[in-house]
Formats: sequence, structure tokens, C-alpha cells
Amino acid sequence: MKNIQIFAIGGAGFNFSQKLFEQLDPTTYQIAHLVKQKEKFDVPNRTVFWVNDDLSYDQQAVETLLADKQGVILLAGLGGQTGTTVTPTLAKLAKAHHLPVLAFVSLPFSFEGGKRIHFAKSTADELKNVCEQVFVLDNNKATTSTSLTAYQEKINDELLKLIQKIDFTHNPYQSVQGNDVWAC
Ligand SMILES: Nc1nc2c(ncn2[C@@H]2O[C@H](COP(=O)(O)OP(=O)(O)OP(=O)(O)O)[C@@H](O)[C@H]2O)c(=O)[nH]1
Ligand SMILES: [Mg+2]
Repeated sequence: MKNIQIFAIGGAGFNFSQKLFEQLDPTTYQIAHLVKQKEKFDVPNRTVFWVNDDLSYDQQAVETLLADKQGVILLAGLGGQTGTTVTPTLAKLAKAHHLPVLAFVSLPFSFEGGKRIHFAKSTADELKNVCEQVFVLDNNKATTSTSLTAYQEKINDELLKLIQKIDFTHNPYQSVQGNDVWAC
């Protein structure tokens, strides 16, 4: 039974999901994407819910995925429109279904500007009030990696490891310790 629902939201969410899609057992984990059509999302074999320009999406369709789940994991980069707006709505939807929710979100690079950083930080705080646990990746730490590709590889490796530690079946509300990439 696919008992864990992962939502990968927006462009960064899609990038964060790559290793999970390759490595996680698909009989346990279902990965669905929420993206705008203009993202030119053309990867086959993915479940996709389109996000409209006004950032609405088919909540009822999303809810049908929650019916038989034991837990929800959200992945997004905060600071843009889609991830920052849709992620809290999904968290609340999952909580309305009495499901434990963990979120993995990034904060913008400092060069992206104060407006995006503020939007991202206030959304991260909002998520902390709704979710069981929020893991935050500070993109400014990318400067400690040799290249952006190496950084993304490390992010995705650490994300996979953390998700594999979450045991929704036996202890859904346990807390999982963050690390130097995804901090709690
Ligand atoms: N580490 C990392 N961060 C990313 C990546 N892509 C985007 N980001 C960060 O995530 C933030 C949001 O970017 P996107 O995910 O592209 O935005 P979106 O949620 O698709 O929203 P819109 O495109 O504005 O509708 C950016 O401001 C970056 O800080 C990625 O591949 N890796
Ligand atoms: Mg985008």
C-alpha cells in the first residue's frame, strides 16, 4: 500500500524530488507534483496537479490522495509564488485529514532580495505552526560547496536519508533530527 504521500511543489520541489523518485520504494511512497503549466513539466510517469496562474489548484483531487495515507511530506523552495503559496495550503489540508505532516523547505539566496526572503521566512514560520516538523535548508550555505551541482547532490542525498528515517507506520509523530543541510 502506498501509505506516504509526498507533494513536490513548484520548481525547487521538483528538483528536490529527483533522488526520491529514483530511490524510494514506490509501493510505500506516492510522489505528486504541483506546478504551473508554464514550468514546461514534461516528465513522464509523474502525478501532476496543475497550479493555475491565480495559484489555485484542484483541492478535491489532491484530497483523494490523502484518504488512505498515514503521513504527508511537503517539498518546496520558499520565496517564489507557487511553493510559498501552495505549501501552507497543502499542510492545512493534510492536517484537516488528521495526518502528520513534515515539510522540507529552502530559504532563498541572499542575492534574491529582501522581499523574497521575507515572504519565505514568514511562510516557514507559518509552516512551523501547522506541521509536526519543518526542515529548513538555507541556500546561502551553497557557497560552502565546490559547485551548485555538488550542492544539489548533497541536498538530495541528505533529504533521502532523512525521509528514510521517518517511520509513519509505527511512530507517526516521532521527531527526526535534522542535520547541517536540513536543519530543524
Ligand atoms: N537548493 C535549491 N533551491 C532552489 C532550486 N530552485 C529554486 N530554488 C529556490 O527556491 C525558491 C523558489 O523557486 P521556485 O521553486 O523556482 O519557485 P516556484 O515555487 O516554482 O514559484 P514560481 O515559479 O514563482 O511560481 C528560489 O527563490 C530559490 O531560492 C533548486 O533547484 N535548488
Ligand atoms: Mg516556478
